[in-house]
Amino acid sequence: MKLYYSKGACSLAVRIIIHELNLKAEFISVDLHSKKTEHHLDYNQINRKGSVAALQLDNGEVLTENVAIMQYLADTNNATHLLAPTKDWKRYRTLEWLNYLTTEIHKGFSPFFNPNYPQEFRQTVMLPTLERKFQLIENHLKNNVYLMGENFTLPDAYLFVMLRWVVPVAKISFEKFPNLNRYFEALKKREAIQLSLKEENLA
Ligand SMILES: N[C@@H](CCC(=O)N[C@@H](CS)C(=O)NCC(=O)O)C(=O)O
Repeated sequence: MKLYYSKGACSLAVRIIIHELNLKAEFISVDLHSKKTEHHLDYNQINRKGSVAALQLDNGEVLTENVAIMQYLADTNNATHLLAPTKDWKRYRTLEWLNYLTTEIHKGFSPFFNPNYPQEFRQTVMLPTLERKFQLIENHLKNNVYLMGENFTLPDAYLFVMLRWVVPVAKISFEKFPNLNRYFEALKKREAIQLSLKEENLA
């Protein structure tokens, strides 16, 4: 299989899960501005959405959307430690986190990546909204090591990627979020995360 990624982008979460599962994959970098792959192919022809991540299976199928790809990888590798099986209540709690991260947190960062948003709108509207959402996670992590309690699961990989954006992209200080900071620092020590960061030259 092939993972189409961009350095430090949300596709890093899928790379982390690939390494958590010790899977073999080819990693193909995409320039999100020109929409060209590192092999000079038109990425829009591979993924009509033009965004990363995209996972191309050996049968040619291309799966997009981070949360769908992560679920696919966990389910097809019987990784019930990363995502509980269907009908298990914990699965739906994990999916609840994944959905919150992708719709509320990930997309909450979009205006900070897009230079067309007015700076004042970012500061007065988007920043307080994002901080309020991080506060919810901060409170949750007061009594939980990971999002799902004692064990690392799929949404932790996703949240890790977005925590990398907190200071440089949104210019939010971790001072207000000591639990998130502790969680972020602990995740950086995880083997699959260290390997993923090294591979994207982010270490
Ligand atoms: N809904 C998609 C969004 C993915 C997304 O926003 N990817 C960003 C990088 S973090 C991207 O490729 N942006 C460039 C673009 O969409 O043209 C998902 O959750 O996977």
